[in-house]
Amino acid sequence: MTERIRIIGAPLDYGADRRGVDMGPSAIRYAGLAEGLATGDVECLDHGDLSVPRAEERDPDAEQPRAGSAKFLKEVRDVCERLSRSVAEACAAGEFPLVLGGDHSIAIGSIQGSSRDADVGVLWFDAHGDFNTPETSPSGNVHGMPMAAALGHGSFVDTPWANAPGVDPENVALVGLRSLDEEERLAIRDSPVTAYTMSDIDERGITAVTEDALAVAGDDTDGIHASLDLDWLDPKEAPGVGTPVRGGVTYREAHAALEMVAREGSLRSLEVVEVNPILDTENETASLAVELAASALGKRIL
Ligand code: HAR
Ligand code: MN
Ligand code: MN
Ligand code: MN
Repeated sequence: MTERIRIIGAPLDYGADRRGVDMGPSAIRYAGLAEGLATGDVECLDHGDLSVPRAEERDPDAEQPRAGSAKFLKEVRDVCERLSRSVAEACAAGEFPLVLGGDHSIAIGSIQGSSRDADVGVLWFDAHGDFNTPETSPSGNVHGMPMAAALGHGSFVDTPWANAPGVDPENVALVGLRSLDEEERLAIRDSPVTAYTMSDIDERGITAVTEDALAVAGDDTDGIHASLDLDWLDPKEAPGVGTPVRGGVTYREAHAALEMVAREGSLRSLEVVEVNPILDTENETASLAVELAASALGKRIL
């Protein structure tokens, strides 16, 4: 059966400090997304980009972002609400949503949309935990908070637009962590989510860790949402990201993990985020995003 993939661009940069990540969806398309995904039985339906107001056209009298809270939460909310709708609509139509970021705050919308009518597990491939709340965040940047927002932590308990009741924290696996803020670290330890650090990958290997993470996300769920932050990879492989952290997974490890996700067979939605073309070298991080999405969607060499 032909798989229909709905591509949804979310060129949001309000969740991060570094401008440029709003050009991610263009760079990923330019790197050959449609051709990269095209196999015999895949059809791409490109729904274009969600509209995001430019920072320069904001009302100068609008409330100024404050650190120590959540900066530009209104803008993030506006985009995430529309993204959630589009993702839910795709799932209902039997299409596979592939969301192109944008900074990682868009995960709030993708996760909610994917889990609107289903119990969904989450695979979070990232150097960071993204488990801060407005109360614990040292930066106020919402891209450091989406996982906590989806689970309704801290003051996100009062933001139904951000919560994903269809996601049980028992079915959340964070993979590849190597940069956590102190309070964020404690929040992850206190939560029923399962976290695999780079040390776990060093000790056990990427395939054993991915197998465990898939079991966590797939345990009694209707499907899995995978969120791929390109800073999961080592900055030598993926230089075009706003918050690089050295010591990440290699090119081969990343492919191996995503090929396992494809083979397991319950992936229902995917997002690739944090590609920043301004910081990239000849669009190689965007190309990597294309390749890894293709692996996650079942592209085989033979
Ligand atoms: N933990 C830091 C913060 O909350 C940095 C967050 C990072 N950036 C991301 N997320 N790319 O994965 O501000
Ligand atoms: Mn359509
Ligand atoms: Mn992230
Ligand atoms: Mn990250």
